[in-house]
Amino acid sequence: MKRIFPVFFFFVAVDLHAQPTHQLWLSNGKAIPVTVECSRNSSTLAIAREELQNGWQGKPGALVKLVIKKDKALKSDGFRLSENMIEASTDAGILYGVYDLLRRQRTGENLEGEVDNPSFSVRLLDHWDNLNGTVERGYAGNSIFWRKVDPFVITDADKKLWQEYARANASIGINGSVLNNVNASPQILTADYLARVKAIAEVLRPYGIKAYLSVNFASPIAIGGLKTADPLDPSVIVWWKNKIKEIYSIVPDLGGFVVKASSEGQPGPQQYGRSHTDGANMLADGLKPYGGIVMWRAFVYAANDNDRAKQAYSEFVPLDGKFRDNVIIQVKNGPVDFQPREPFSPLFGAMKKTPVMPEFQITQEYLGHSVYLVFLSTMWEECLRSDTYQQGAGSTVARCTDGSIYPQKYTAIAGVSNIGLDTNWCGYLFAQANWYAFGRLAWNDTLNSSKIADEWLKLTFYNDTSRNSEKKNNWTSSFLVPVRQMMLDSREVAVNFMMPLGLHHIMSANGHYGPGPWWAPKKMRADWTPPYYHQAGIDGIGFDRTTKGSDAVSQYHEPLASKFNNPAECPEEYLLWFHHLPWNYKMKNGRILWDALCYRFDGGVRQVREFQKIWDKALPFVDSVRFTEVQRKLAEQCANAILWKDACLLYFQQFSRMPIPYDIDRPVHNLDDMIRSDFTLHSN
Ligand code: GCV
Repeated sequence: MKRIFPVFFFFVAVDLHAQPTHQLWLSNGKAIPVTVECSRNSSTLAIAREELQNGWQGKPGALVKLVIKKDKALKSDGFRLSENMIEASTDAGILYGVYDLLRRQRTGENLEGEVDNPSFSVRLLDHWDNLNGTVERGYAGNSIFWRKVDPFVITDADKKLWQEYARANASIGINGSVLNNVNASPQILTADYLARVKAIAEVLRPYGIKAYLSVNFASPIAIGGLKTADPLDPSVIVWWKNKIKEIYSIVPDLGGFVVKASSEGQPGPQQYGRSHTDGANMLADGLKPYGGIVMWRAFVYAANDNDRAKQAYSEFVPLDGKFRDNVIIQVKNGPVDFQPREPFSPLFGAMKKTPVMPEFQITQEYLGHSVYLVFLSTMWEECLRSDTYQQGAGSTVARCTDGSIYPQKYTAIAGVSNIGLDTNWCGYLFAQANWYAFGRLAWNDTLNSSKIADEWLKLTFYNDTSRNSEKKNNWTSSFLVPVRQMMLDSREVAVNFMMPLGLHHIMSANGHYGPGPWWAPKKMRADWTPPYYHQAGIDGIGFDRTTKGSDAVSQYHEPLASKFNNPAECPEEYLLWFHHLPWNYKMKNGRILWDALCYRFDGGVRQVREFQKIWDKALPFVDSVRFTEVQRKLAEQCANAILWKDACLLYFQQFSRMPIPYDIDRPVHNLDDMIRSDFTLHSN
């Protein structure tokens, strides 16, 4: 895709105190002396003590006690905080309490002496890192774990990086890392790679983080020399048992496996006429003696189905209750695929006996890579707070997955990581906020995004320089408040200029970055092409998922099913997800659908322009390196937003045959050129 950079004046920031963006939200101010007392010792407690000593911002010379004790109020790694004491029943709990105390000191948040327990017991980052060092859908450089050259050499620099990664994760409560891509190479289970897994796990362990692996279902064939991977075949069962035994002899506390099976070309039980249950249970039986779990992904869809959005539900609901108790079904937030906006996946409200876990995407595959400023916390909050009505009103996705509704042996949540070797870890300063937000929500699924943005901004930008200068007074009103609001608005803005009113999957196939509503090469599977999803024609636009269409609405509980089924009641943000409507359909505000669409796209562009102004006004509060990076990225986002608007309006106008409302800025791109340049680029 040709990116267009508008030429305009860039302010040059004068404050040359560049902040090392590598430090994420953890850059300490000057530490104040403190004494730390703890009756026990362990590598985790040593870190807790060191963090307090290096980062204390409380009363000078204070004595802080770290107390490990059993307490009914403390669940798993929960903790109780007071000004000079942290209590927990595990060492990891103490460490989480330390990070929380330091965060409160740096953000000025009061201590309420309350118990803080995690919402989910397993809080995971899923790395889509390939063993050759590349990262699928990664926009921040190569893998921090794997590399092509000297793949098995482990350097001090590797260990330092893994340690910094572990520290950042622990500071936000993440306690598991899936080290390799779900499109898994069988090689991960061979001796050399397992030795590297061991080395990584050793660095993560003191920070309370377990390593997990993605496994390829055909591993018994690929590296075991068997003729089959049939999960009911005795030789396959024995192979996995022995392999798991070997793995645990190397990494005794491995958390378990993630499996993408019978999905997007990955091998799985279905090719042997077996079910997801057969496949998952076979692995679960092997892992059980070691306390390992299987996270079996529900991201499945066949090419020939009339509605991809229905398939995970159709395949998994009949299997509810048939999985072993150490299997969790991993479900993407929406029924299709991490789109800028989807309704929640109906599977969250459907499974009653087999636990399900949310999978969010931190890396911005469909939301502008590491170019757009999109604070994803609001999107995840929207999903977690969606009411499934599984057990009546109040059965939110959060409560259906965190064990509040049905008792669950394991509760879990995963985020697809946006981390790579880039100096700032995530390819964009504001993408760090998404890593931070994921951890905070995984720890506490009732937190609101405004609080999370507030914390991140204070931890990331409020430093000694701002504290000691006259800027301090203005910092909150002129920087924190407007920039926080920009973050909170940013996801809706992206939805507006990309896929408003329930449109989805209309991006370019070229890396899923720009627009591509036209993309439908001959012989391509229909459900990989945008026209399958937008269904635009002379008669209207949108995917009919009502009872008269694909009937996906019936996968939701009442009253949602009826609400989604009726265009007059369906929330407008999901309108074209559930309905195919004529171009002159009357919207709630009296506008016709075509005009409403035009104003949404245009509104999105205007809002990005506002973001540029907000950021330019942040100049006095940010060092030059970070200021310039964000300014440039916003300019690039703006250019791409205009491209989205022009592409979608000109393309859909061929069907609506109506004028773009005259108070909207005219397109600056030509449709034929946009289509041509999209098709000439390599697709993936
Ligand atoms: C890891 C989407 C992405 C793929 C990803 C897949 C998945 O299709 O484009 O890159 O594969 O989701 O979640 O398995």
